[in-house]
Amino acid sequence: MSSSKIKGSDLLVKALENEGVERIFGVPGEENLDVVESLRCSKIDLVVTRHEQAAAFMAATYGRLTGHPGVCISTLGPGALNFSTGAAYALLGAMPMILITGQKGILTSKQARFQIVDVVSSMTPLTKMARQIISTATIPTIVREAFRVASQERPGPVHLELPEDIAGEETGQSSIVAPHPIDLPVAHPAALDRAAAMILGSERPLIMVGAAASRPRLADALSDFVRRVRIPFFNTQMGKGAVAGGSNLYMGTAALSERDYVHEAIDRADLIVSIGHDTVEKPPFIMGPGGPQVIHVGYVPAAVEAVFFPHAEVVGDVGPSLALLADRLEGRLKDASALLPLRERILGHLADRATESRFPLTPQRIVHDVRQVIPEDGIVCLDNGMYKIWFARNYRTRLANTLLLDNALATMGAGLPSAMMASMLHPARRVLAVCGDGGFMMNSQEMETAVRLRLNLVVLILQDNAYGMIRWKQAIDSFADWGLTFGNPDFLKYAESYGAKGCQVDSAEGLAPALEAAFKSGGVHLVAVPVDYSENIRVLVEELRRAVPAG
Ligand SMILES: Cc1ncc(C[n+]2csc(CCOP(=O)(O)OP(=O)(O)O)c2C)c(N)n1
Ligand SMILES: [Mg+2]
Repeated sequence: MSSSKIKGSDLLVKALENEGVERIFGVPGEENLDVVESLRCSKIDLVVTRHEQAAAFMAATYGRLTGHPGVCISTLGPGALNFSTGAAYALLGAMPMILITGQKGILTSKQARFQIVDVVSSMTPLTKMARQIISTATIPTIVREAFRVASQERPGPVHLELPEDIAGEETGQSSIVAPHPIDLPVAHPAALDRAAAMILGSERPLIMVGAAASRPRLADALSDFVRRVRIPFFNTQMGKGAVAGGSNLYMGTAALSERDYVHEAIDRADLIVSIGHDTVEKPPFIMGPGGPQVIHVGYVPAAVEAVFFPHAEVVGDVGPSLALLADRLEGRLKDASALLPLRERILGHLADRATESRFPLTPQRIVHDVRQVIPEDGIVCLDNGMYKIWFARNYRTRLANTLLLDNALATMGAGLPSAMMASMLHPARRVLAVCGDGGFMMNSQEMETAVRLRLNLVVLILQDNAYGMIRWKQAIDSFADWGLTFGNPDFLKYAESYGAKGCQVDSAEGLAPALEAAFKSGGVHLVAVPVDYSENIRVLVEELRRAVPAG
């Protein structure tokens, strides 16, 4: 290889192989054809999707679940712009990803300005780094740098634009930059001592587990910490499931920002050890004057916000830093369980109406029945809609990354693609996408991709013939119920037209057996279930207003 000439696209693909890339998701255009040919001759698979947005959601989810950047590819202008939402999803959600887009040649201008958009500028605010590759000589370093930047805390997306003349240009350059492991620094002893003193001096401590706590490499260390110190914990939506085995210390999930049952505990705490909270999430509680002391434990320092301004920080590699903090606490922490008696009451509310036979089904029953058919290691991937709040509050998890939801960009349309990625990575585990009838239809064309890839995947569609969450907000704000309803296709026939299987649930007792049968038979299934969203107002507004006074 060293003396023979290769093309820029060959060098790019070689550099991607060097990073361990096995699959690239996307929709190529003519400007990517050299790359497509180089991929054909490589070990990397090209997985075409039916919309670039879905490819980006899949690549981002690969990054989220593995810690290594997922890679997606598109053409210039229109295809690249279809990546925008996926880039923002990965940026806000801290998911490592590389987006590669084509461009017309930059040395000549044979098609004038046809299809040309300044994609690098459009990607700059949506990524950690966005660069055009302007010579073959720089490909090895720029690819290595892209992977470093994408993976490094706080992880996120990186965009590379490869113009077609650079992709097709022959080069004598073929040496690649090998990746090496990077060990992050552990928190400073002074910061650990300060945090330990605050925790030892507190009377009613709580741990809050945030989004960064779900990083794949952190699962064991975080669970060890909770087990060793035995401080009760709650989590943010994206921190859900990060603690394994500490379930008798679990106090609930802060799916709303205030006045939910879990806030009874939060409001009484005098200290919150916030592990990996990322303020991209809708606030799990609102800090104000006179509230609890907050210690931020994170890979990077805390952002200061009007609603979140920690008093102390433990910054560094979170796993080893937590072990050192536990060393300082173990045996000295007398009794950290002051708030634990509230636990039974908080969690007790979640069982309300969870087995009721009403049809259409209550959201509580849907969450309950899903939990019945999903084993501990099964993965539930949510799109965005009203049910996200119900799943976040009511669905119990025992393993890290078994409830994937997006409380950062909170975009509709990612439920199905993220579940497809989870199913590709974990073919032996049950994977369920839960989507509203609005969000599902935003990327439902990927049913074809899922069938073509022979995935085992069940998609649960909650039917209310409406953009239910917005309707709920409309009602809370005392607006008239207007403008947010729509019709749906026949989901059974819709599934069958893709070569998938469909099922329409028509009784409360019918949901769990329908899901069970779908998982048993394998392949791609759509299960559609009508949902009764009158519970949104009854529980999430009226009941909470009565039961939990403003903190
Ligand atoms: C791409 C996108 N468009 C719009 C919104 C605003 N939005 C949030 S939830 C929602 C309604 C979701 O409807 P559906 O998927 O049917 O779920 P439901 O709330 O009805 O269960 C809308 C429009 C969004 N978050 N993302
Ligand atoms: Mg809906």
